[in-house]
Amino acid sequence: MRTNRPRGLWLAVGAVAALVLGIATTLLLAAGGGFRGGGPATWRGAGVQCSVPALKGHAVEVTVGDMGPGMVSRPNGRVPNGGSGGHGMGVMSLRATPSSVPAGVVSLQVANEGALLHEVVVLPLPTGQAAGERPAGGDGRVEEGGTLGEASRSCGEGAGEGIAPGAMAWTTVSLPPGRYELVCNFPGHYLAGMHAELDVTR
Ligand SMILES: [Cu+2]
Repeated sequence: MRTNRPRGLWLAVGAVAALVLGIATTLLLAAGGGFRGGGPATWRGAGVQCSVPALKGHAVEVTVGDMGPGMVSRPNGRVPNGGSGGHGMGVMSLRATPSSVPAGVVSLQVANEGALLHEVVVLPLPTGQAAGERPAGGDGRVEEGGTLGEASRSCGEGAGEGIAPGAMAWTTVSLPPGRYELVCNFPGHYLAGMHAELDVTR
């Protein structure tokens, strides 16, 4: 369609403004950790199908989830203070079955049943500390020092950019006897409940 009238021009200007606003919003979400590394195209991979290969060692099935697409983090990545259920991230979950395995080779198989990107990082659990007690920094994340492994690649093994909704991820690690904590370290997710203890027995 051709038009030289001012009205057509203003419509075009409006369309460009809306586009810019949309991009800005997307960038804000990205900065806030709504997704890490990946672009909007990988933010929601609903219906992703993964075929998980045969994994070695003792199997631990991990399920991660959230309350739905409304549970995105704030643009500044912080979780507002408040009582349980009163913070911006809502309730998220990370469950591991079984919660105890013999020492040796252990394979984690993670299923993301939520609407957001998630991950599972294996951290040693210090004596006297329970799962969920790690202090989170201002960015809503916990220290990952001493990590023993990570499953954060959609339909893949090891570290990646996050597990897309509906996708699976896996990793095989060698764990000595001890107490471990499985955490999701996307900003605010640990504080929203994404942690579980995994005990490794002799
Ligand atoms: Cu998470």
